[in-house]
Amino acid sequence: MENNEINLETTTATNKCKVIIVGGGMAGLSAAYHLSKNGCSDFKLLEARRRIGGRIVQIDIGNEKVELGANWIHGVLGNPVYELAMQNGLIDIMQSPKPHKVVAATEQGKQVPFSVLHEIYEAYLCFLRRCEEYFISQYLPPEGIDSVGDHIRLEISLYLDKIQDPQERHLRQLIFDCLLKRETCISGCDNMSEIDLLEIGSYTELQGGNVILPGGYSSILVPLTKEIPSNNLLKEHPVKKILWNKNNYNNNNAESDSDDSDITVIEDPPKATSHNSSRESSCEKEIPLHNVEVVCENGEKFYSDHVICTVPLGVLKHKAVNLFEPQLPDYKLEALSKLLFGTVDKILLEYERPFLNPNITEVMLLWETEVAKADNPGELNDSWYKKIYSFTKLSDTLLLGWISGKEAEYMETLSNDIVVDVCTDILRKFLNDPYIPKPKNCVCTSWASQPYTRGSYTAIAVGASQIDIEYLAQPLYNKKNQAKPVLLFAGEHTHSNFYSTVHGAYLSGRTAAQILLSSDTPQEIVLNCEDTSDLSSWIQGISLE
Ligand code: 6YU
Repeated sequence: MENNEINLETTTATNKCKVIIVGGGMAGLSAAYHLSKNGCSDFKLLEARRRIGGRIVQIDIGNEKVELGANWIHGVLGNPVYELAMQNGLIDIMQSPKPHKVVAATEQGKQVPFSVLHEIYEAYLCFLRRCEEYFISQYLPPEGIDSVGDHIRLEISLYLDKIQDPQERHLRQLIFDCLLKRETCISGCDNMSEIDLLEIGSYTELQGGNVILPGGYSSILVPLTKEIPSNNLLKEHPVKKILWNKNNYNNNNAESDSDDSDITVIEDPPKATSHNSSRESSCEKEIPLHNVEVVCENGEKFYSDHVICTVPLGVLKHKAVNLFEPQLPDYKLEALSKLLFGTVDKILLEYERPFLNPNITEVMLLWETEVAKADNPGELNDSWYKKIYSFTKLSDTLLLGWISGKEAEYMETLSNDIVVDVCTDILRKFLNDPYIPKPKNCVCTSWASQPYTRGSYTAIAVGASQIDIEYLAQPLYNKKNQAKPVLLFAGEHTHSNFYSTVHGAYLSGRTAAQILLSSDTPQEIVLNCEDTSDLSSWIQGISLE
């Protein structure tokens, strides 16, 4: 041990620990929560921003609490975030869902009969389900069709061919176009032609629909953070470098014939199991090795034996090459570049007084089909707003518009005054009402420009696969026969079925904590994660392959 111990003279007790968690979004907080709940408090969580929560963030607009990132718990059965919310009284079980009344309007201000909207929506859902089935079926798609967008467009054209009346056909085409734009906001991409057809079904939808917490999604952060010792949470600590082979690891368990000067990245480490941790965890018992040095932007250094990196895929895409020393293995770098981290933004408009018909909750915008897609950012000037597919009413005086892809990124460069004028023109045109007032306040998210996110969420691009997500999740060892990995990864981008979601992030953080909490020698242990029966561990074990 002696030769390999780091020089601790320059360190203080506060910057040495067993585990460093980089990033305080849902994945990082979940890792910290599960370490804490299982008796391991020897960790530090380093968060770049002045706040925790990452892509879960709430602001006040007027009297409303508004979520700028995640807002729905996707699914109930087996969703650990739903379970956590239930245990902590965050769900109002008496609340019945508000009736949702959607209208679809054309640029000429004409509203589409609901029966037509319903017919096209049903057909669209059917086309989407057929795309999802490729993942589990043996069937091959038609030749040359490799994206969800291409497949759905093929089905749309076959469907529309059967409609004789050109106007009826055109109207239906506009509804399909709108639904495809909506899909880019669900998948997190610019265009559905970017999404791999054979892989879209890898995303697992949990039953139970979308649940909204009365206090907003951000209320879920409270039960997590209250379990984490506040001294362990260090905000405004952007991490610049993760040196994960700092101390040439050498202990008595190491292979006697190994060359310690070499970095051995074991590419196929043993899989973590979900039943191998204990309250008196081995996280507390291990001999300190300090394999890891984490350097913050301000020069502060932290030392640990293990590091859990939860920075988003967008940040990894930009920074991975400089963030890690030694460099990540090629298979991880390749996976990083193949996967997609698209942009989805929200436009929030606050009004002095209500103006929308009280029965309407959403206006779908049926833009005329574009002739050519603008690739040149300069050309987006005249067309960016056509990507806004709808405005939803959050309250009588608050509207929410959704926008994705290049157009969202372009919008992030504009002033609020421009966005306000454009949105007012849109609403006046589609609702055929020149007296619609201007909003008194406008808030636009800027997820692509945020240096600590650089996009919105993960999707599987054409040519990538679920395996790339598994590659990103793979923990790294720096020595053969090492009991536990040195560098672990968590975050929504590392969950092979629930990528892009908060529950995916939560489970990935929990898995990372479980790996470190696990005993070096396998034994029968009851995992202390949640206080109730944990359906999610069971669901997590289901493979769709
Ligand atoms: C969900 C939903 N939802 C809308 C919008 C967005 C997202 N999601 P984090 O980024 O949170 O944390 C990382 C931390 O690291 C962060 O705090 C950073 O500051 C920090 N960091 C970065 N660099 C650092 C450094 N150098 N040093 C130190 N710290 C550093 N999910 O379940 N329900 O309604 C939505 C939505 C606009 C932007 C969402 C939703 C996604 C979640 O928000 C997201 O996955 C998690 O919060 C991520 O947590 P994390 O910890 O991994 O990262 C078919 C098909 C396709 C599949 N798609 C279907 C599902 C669609 C998803 N739905 C989205 C819809 C909305 C509205």
